[in-house]
Amino acid sequence: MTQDEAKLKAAQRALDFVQDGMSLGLGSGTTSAIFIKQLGERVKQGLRVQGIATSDASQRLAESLSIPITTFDQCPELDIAIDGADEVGPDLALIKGGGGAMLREKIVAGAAHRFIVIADSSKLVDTLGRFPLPVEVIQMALPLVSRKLEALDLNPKLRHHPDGSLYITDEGNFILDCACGSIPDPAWTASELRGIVGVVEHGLFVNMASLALIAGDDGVREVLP
Ligand code: ABF
Repeated sequence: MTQDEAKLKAAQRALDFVQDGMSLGLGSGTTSAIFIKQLGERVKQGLRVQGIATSDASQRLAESLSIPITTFDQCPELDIAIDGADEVGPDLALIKGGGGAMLREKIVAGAAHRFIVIADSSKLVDTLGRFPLPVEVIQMALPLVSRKLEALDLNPKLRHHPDGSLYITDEGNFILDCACGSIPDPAWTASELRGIVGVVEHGLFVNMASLALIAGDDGVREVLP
């Protein structure tokens, strides 16, 4: 099975958890985009749902498919958030944010009664950290946060677009990608990062996911924390 086929399988399995009338968190990234497209097909067939997107890109995609979009003002609680991940570790600790949307992704995941991760099996790891950990930073605090992350041996690197321009998140912040190598205690690292003034959010999602749908050659596995 190719990675794209696996992503489709995971996205299709996630649809089984969507019921008529639900309010959904709509994730970002390639697997979530596949899910949103599949959801759009169901909406065309009459499924009644509404969604809050985790990125401007996902919102545009959902709107293009006539998936009703709502806000936390109108809908402060979501039934299910469906989103991808860059790494899925033990206890469903995640690294997210490779696509730069982890702030809104964490807000949406935190507002959902159930947060379901959809991923291909390449995302499963024994220890988090091979994927660079994204840290979202207020622009004026960049030098201060960089020094603090370097002191923690997290090897921060300011994210740029391929053309060399600075990457700015949907909320107008910078991203420092930290080449940690290994994060043996995600909860400890998460609390250290939260304690740094100027850090808006980071890509460690600890104790948030209630289920991961992991697709591979042996089908779609349901992985619990
Ligand atoms: C999103 O999914 C991001 O957090 C993450 O960067 C991305 C990666 O997954 P995919 O392989 O589906 O693009 O939720």
